Amino acid sequence: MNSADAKRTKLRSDLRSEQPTVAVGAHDAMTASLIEKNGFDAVWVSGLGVSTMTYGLPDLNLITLTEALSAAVRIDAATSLPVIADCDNGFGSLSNLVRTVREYERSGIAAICVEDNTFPKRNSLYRGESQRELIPRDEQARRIRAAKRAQETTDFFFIARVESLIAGYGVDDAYDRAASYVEAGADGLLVHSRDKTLAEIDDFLERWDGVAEVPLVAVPTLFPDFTADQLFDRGFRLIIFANQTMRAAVHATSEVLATLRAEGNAAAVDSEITPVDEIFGLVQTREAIELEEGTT
Ligand code: SPV
Ligand code: MG
Repeated sequence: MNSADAKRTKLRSDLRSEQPTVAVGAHDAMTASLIEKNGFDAVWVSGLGVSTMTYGLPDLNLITLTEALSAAVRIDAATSLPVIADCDNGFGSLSNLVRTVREYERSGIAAICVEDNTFPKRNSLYRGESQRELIPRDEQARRIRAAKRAQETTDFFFIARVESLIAGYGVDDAYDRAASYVEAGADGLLVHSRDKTLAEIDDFLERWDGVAEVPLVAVPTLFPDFTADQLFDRGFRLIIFANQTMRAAVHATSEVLATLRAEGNAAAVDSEITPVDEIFGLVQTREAIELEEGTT
């Protein structure tokens, strides 16, 4: 079994297990390898993370399919965990979405997630004033059907993301969209929400109970008090901590820069940062040199 097959098989079997599958968002390869080292089950390639951390751009469909895919491929190479790549709204038209599936699948990525935001998208956590349009339900279902037909393997995993609750269209709209997307062939369903109490999500879950066996996915950024186990007990199988590593990196880097600026010497930050030897170890430097020098 090649590594793409092994990762896809692992993701599907984790999602059938009797415990939550927990993914953490990465914006680069090192973050992915740290996520693996810390015992998580999968890596989420965050569109927000890649836009922000790799390109210094807002999460508004400014990065292209090629840029997003190359970030996902670098991340995938750095971990043996399955990678779930955020593909925003599929980077454009139905044909763009079909190409997205082909490219990510052929590149060995285990899973992708595609949302029903219109182009240009808004990040779901952004509190804008204007009413957000979503791709009409039947049109998004048609796009998903075409995308799934384009798939060449059986295990590549397609998560359809429903933005009804984020955009204020309510639980009925979320339910109708979820049912259509699953009928169109989605393998998993992410119903995104910013409701801290989970009341809307609970309404959705109650209506959804028994409708379809597809794994449900939660991104609990805005209901952060719920643990992965609690979300699993409510009915979610995959929990994605989407942006905590990116925010940790911005926070830690800002602190170190402030200290360096104030103190003017490197020793002032030494106790706050990872020793260089540990960095060498994280990318197996000794092993590579021993191989080069023929000492192994
Ligand atoms: C991301 O990490 O890019 C996501 C999750 O799509 S969210 O930012 O909550 O929309
Ligand atoms: Mg995103």
